Amino acid sequence: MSELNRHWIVGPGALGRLIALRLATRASEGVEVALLGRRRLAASQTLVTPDGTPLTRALTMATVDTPPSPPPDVVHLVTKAYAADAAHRTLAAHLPPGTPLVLWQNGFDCQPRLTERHAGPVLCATTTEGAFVASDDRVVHAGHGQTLVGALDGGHRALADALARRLDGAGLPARAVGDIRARLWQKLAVNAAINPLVARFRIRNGQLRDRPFRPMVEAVIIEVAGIMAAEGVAPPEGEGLEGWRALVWRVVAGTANNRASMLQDVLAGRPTEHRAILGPLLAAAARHGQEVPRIAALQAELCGLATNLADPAS
Ligand code: KPL
Repeated sequence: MSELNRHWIVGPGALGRLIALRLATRASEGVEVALLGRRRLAASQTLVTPDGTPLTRALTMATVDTPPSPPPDVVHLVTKAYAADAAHRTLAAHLPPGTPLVLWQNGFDCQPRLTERHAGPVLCATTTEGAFVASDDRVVHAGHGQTLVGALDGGHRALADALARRLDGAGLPARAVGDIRARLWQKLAVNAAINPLVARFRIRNGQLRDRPFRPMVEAVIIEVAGIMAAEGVAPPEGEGLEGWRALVWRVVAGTANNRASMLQDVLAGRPTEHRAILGPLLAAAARHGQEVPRIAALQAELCGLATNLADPAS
């Protein structure tokens, strides 16, 4: 597997810029980064590291319909879940067949579709890195996390290893895994129990521990645990309902002061990712003949809260 040197990052949100700016710190090793969006951002971007140090780098900026040349060694699709298909469609025409694609979306919606459709190897990534955009030319890396990468069928191991090495070397701890499908479902389970409720009630994650929200979270966890059992996805630690419960409350405690991504979307008037997070749960419940009234009600409420417009690389 050749070194992954030329990276196109599609979607200049907080995570996209974090990945771009961290990779750009390895320029002396031959790493080249281009950041692609709907519009061109300021070429000089600053990353504020978790210890408060500003790192400024000049990045190649381009738009998805006029990408730079030469072609990349790897494309990272870091758009919101609802924008991934459209961004991929626009970009695919500019990519030589065989170009590896990395999908960084939340939920479990576009991943199987794009794995099928893309003319080259596809990896999925899930990360607990925390970042937010402070301004047009500034992103804050709020907290260190861990990134896992792998193909849905567990294949492309050498590519996943090379990518994990590249990210790791750039200051984003990463590891290749053979079970990324289960990892994506585990993150989806956490997101489903936290994000719709905090977005609906406009509260920080930690407030879910208080009345009247706690029983609402518990009710969602019970439905999620039932779906996961039917899908054969186990919690990362512990077993069954207790394992899912422990995971969700651990994440709530660890992110108590955060405004979850879905709440940030609602507050900013953006579409939310509810379809990519709750949609696969509802589809799985229907497949297994399960009634999930709480999740169905959240989906209906979220549909009313924000229109889920398809939007190219945001
Ligand atoms: O992933 C998250 C998000 O904000 O989207 C957390 C904070 C873990 C809650 O689901």
